[in-house]
Amino acid sequence: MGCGGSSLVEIYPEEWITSFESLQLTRRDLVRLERVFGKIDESGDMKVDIQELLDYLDIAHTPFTTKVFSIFDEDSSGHIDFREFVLSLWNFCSCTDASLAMFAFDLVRVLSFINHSSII
Ligand SMILES: [Ca+2]
Repeated sequence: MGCGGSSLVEIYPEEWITSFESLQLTRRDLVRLERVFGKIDESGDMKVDIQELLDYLDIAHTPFTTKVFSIFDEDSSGHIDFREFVLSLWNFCSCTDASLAMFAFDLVRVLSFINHSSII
């Protein structure tokens, strides 16, 4: 996909365009995000699975990272498409430090509860 004059309508499904426009992302922003998405998507299937994301970020596969990925994977398909990728990045990048800390704390608390419940 080049960065020529193609309109968003020609490239993305209508519901994706609505999402991107609500975030006020420009075509240029999307091209940059596509480049990053393409680097993460090692298999080239236009979907990112958890291992591809963790490999790109060079972080371990843990219950915490699995839970975070499941939040990115809005439709629970087991992978994130470009729309889910963009929306997830926007959500995390627009968090304040305090709200990001609360998010992480809540996830750890939920995971602790799940692990504790599975032991009993
Ligand atoms: Ca998905």
